[in-house]
Amino acid sequence: MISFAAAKAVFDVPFLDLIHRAHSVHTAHHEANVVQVSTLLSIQTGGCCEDCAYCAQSIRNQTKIPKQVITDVATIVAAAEQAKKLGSTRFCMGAAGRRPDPQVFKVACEAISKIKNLGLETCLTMGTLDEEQAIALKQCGLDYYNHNVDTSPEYYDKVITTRTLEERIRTIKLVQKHKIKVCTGGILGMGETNDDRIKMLVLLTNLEEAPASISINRLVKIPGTRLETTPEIDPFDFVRCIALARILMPQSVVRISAGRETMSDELQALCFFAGASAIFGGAKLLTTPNANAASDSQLLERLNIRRQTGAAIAKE
Ligand code: SAM
Ligand code: DTB
Ligand code: SF4
Repeated sequence: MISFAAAKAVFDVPFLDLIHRAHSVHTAHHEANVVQVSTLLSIQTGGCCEDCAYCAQSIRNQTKIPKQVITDVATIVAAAEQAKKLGSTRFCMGAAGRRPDPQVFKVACEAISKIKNLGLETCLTMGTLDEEQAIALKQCGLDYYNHNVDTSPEYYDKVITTRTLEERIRTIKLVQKHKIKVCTGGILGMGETNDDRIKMLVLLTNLEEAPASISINRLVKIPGTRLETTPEIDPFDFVRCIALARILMPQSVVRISAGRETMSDELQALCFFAGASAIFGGAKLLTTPNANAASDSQLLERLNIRRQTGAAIAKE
């Protein structure tokens, strides 16, 4: 268990000392200069009744994203094949909604076994799960379930009021109980303070089992959402959070998820130094454009970072 005070003491050291420490932790536990790339596909988009203030897919925001579902498994598998060709080792499917729609869930299960046969890892995010669903996902071979806590317990109800943080933690624990790896994290830049950011990372660190994968999103300010005009997070604070995640959860993979499209190469390089070692590739996230593939390739080449070819294995 780590206390907020202890985590804050780590966070508050001079910036260069913090990232130096994080980099040492990173290279002690992970292969240096390697980045794992995943591709996302939204298999159910829009029409969500929840009120997440950041989300394009909530009907409570003025975003007017048309409701769309992919029911054809072959279409999903073709997207996964394409992702593999472009250098991804994991394919992630996302669905709008508080909990899985039974039909979409069935399609996802079928797709998971087929995508695994391509030699790709699989990841799914569809909201709150019950035990039966967790068992079904394990049976079809799902590698990762993504379910974010989004922010600190204190800031949570400024962003979401229709489902609780406790509900999310229950799903995370259920997924871990059924031996599916958890990918979890949150969004930085929603108007929360550094203390909130530290509290979110403390919450993740103090889970009974450390999450295999930490997803750090920088808010994508989507026109029509309630967070559209939120002031930008200080880029150095963003890096500080990556560094703290790396130090607190040495074995976990830390992904810079949403928000890279508007990050400079230099900021991303600092994130990699501070312990981030995974990104999303591909043209699109769920509803928004991802960082440009050509500039990603150029960035990795300029930094002499190579794409990981197999599953990530942390050093003991
Ligand atoms: N509907 C499911 C749920 O809410 O659990 C799964 C999909 S949901 C879009 C997955 C996560 O994406 C959210 O929990 C949030 O952390 C992240 N996300 C959504 N919109 C975002 C945005 N505009 N900027 C950054 N991250 C975002
Ligand atoms: C996560 O933490 N980030 C991804 C994934 N999990 C599903 C989603 C990012 C969504 C960004 C906004 C959009 O494209 O709508
Ligand atoms: Fe719905 Fe998930 Fe978006 Fe929240 S984050 S509005 S639950 S799709």
